[in-house]
Amino acid sequence: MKVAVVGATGLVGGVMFQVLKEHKFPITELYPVASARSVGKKINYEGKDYTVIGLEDAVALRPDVAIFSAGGSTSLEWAPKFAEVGTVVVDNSSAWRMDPTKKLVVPEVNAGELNKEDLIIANPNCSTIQMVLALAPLHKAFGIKRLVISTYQSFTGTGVPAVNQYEAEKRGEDTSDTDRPYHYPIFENCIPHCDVFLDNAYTKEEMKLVHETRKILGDDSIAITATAVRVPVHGGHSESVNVEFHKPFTVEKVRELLAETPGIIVQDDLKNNLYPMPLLAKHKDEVFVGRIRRDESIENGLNLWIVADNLRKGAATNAVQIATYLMEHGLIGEAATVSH
Ligand code: A2P
Ligand code: 11C
Repeated sequence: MKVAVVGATGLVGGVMFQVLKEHKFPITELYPVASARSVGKKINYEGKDYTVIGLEDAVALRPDVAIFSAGGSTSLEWAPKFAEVGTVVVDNSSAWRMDPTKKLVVPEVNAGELNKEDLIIANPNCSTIQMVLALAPLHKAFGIKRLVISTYQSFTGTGVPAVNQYEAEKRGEDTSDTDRPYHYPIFENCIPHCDVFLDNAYTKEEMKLVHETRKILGDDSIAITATAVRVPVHGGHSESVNVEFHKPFTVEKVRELLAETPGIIVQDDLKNNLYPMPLLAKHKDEVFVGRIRRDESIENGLNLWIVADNLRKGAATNAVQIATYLMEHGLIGEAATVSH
């Protein structure tokens, strides 16, 4: 496969190379792509140096697949240009997610919807991916009526500038006069503000959880409310998810359904103090679920604690899994070229 990684110099880009390598994605040609300021830099992949190129050159090379992690405006402008030359784009930004003509894919849940017409495929938001993976089998079994979500999100979700802000504050530096991504210090702090505020007083991140979850589960009737909080954690996003089902359930059945879902590891052994944490999830592809217990305040209520490495299953791993699905189903590469 001829693979372009757009946003190759970014935080997700770096993890993307790592995941492509670990998953043994069959790369015949690799094109690292970034902004003009990075063109000419070298990226080492599997012992070989690759030169970073610009977007225009990358389009001209007509890769089989282009995996974008370079922000929404880059995706909006450039994904259609790749699609025009027959390249399938897997896009990590929020640019196309809610476009009704684009699929929003968590492979274990809905990759089956993909077909050869899909030239721009959206990767959901990190906090949505890990939650939906756990909720999909439960929705199928018991029907989700309402979700109340609280997130504890790693600063790595904001990219390199946030890591720099955290590291500087950890060294004791005052970042207030710098061009820092967060309005407040993130070190020793929790900031109830992920992405921008919208007119309804929620943040964009909170509304992504509402809209993207409904789209992926294919059910607009689910009532969803969320609070997203940035925490001084490097390893991953954590979520407390309160679920109200339409149907009665047993905790044992929930545990069983989660344990048999590909991509999920149940970590729920109270006697041994085992529960998911970012420290345990870091560098892992799986989504970890624990603290599985009945919400005793309502009839069909359940509480879950869900943790995943946001740069892995929340971004790079999910994108590579989509690309792998496309390859295995003849939707990219030579098999697909004729039909595109
Ligand atoms: P560059 O390093 O050249 O700025 P992060 O979110 O971790 O900071 O990473 C963002 C990634 O997106 C980087 O690889 C960055 O490249 C890339 N990027 C940002 N803006 C553009 C653009 N206009 N065109 C191409 N790549 C871009
Ligand atoms: C965060 N979810 O942790 C974000 C990062 O919509 O893809 C990615 C933003 C997005 O803040």
